Amino acid sequence: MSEHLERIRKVQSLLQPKQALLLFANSYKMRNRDVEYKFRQDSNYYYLTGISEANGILFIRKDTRIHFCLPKNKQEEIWTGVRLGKEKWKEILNLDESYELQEWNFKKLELLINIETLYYFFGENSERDKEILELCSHLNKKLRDGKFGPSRIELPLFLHEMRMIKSSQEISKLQEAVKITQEGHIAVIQAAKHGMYEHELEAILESTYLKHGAWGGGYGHIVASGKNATILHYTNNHDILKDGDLVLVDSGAEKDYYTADVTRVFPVAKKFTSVQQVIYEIVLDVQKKAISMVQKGVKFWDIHKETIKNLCIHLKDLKLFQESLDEIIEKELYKKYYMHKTGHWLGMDVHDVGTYYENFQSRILENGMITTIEPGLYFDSLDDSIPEEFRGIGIRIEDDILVNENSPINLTASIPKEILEIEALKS
Ligand SMILES: [Mn+2]
Repeated sequence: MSEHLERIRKVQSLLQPKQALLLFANSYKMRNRDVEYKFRQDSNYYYLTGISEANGILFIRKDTRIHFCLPKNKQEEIWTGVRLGKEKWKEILNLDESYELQEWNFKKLELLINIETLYYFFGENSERDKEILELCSHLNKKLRDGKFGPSRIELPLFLHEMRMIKSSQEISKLQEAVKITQEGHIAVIQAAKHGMYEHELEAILESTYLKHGAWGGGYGHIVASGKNATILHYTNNHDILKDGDLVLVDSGAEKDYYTADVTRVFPVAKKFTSVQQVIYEIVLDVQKKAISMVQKGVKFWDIHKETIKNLCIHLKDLKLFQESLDEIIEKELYKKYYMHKTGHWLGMDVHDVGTYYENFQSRILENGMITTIEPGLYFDSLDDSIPEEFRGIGIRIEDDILVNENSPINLTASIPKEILEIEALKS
């Protein structure tokens, strides 16, 4: 049985008799006149179906699997590609009922009769939301006929819970994405030189990913040279690389719906300057300590707290703070140099699904979870209160870590991050 079908069965086992899950595939989105964005299936829908065909509707009850798909249509398929058709869909997902999309309008009311709780991702598509609400209210006017419709719509967060714990197949897919990501990062470290544009490095990343069969980047490539690295989500990528500058590259390939998320920083010239080295080694030290904490049973937010503390100790050593360690942490003074969190879940989405808190307490790490670890230090280029030598330096080092008992597995360990390794790539 395919892993996707196993997941559908798992969902069915979680549903009570008067509950149903309703999940919509993505549809094509317009970029501009007659031009569509490259199609990317909805992650939850793909997680359950493994099929990247647009516009489908999946309806699951404890005892029934129903799907609505795009109809076979020679004329339209000539333009947009071959469709599976309802017979094939039925076979792949072992469906009880397989329909073409035009049937949805006739069937939808009947499907929701006597469902108490409808699991549906409310709030993602306002037209769909309106349609679902109208169906519910229409049905609930039929109470005297002995019929009722959903009185509760709940987000199917159990899907997110399932996605948080990665199977060995999912981990293998992410490892494939990492291999391709590694090729891209090494290629840009080697190619970067004085006078090139950031977007030339971006082109190398994307072409390397595509060449190796990835979908492309799992998110917008950040190629930030010099002071641009202090802009956290810099994606303009049109500046010129200059000797003496560092380049921060935050980029990951997406392969088979799993994306890596990796940040590396390297000099445009052959070597880091001594000041750059000092800051880099601080971030690297703190990052390694954070990675070692990614263990089963550890509170997710403790890693961030510890990272803040370790960074603050270094910042004090650099004489960037006169205040006590406690004061720097309590008043969040460190946010002047470190303003983001230390990590996030990773998987099908770069900022993957799953909660970070449970009952207002930090989530506890479990085997199979994957988190990024990405501390950084950023020195505003225009801030006179910062020693001049540090201004404009931005460093973040990011790896993807799998929770595995007490031995964290760094999935991206093969992408060089030691100063000597990076400089060796440039020699
Ligand atoms: Mn990240």
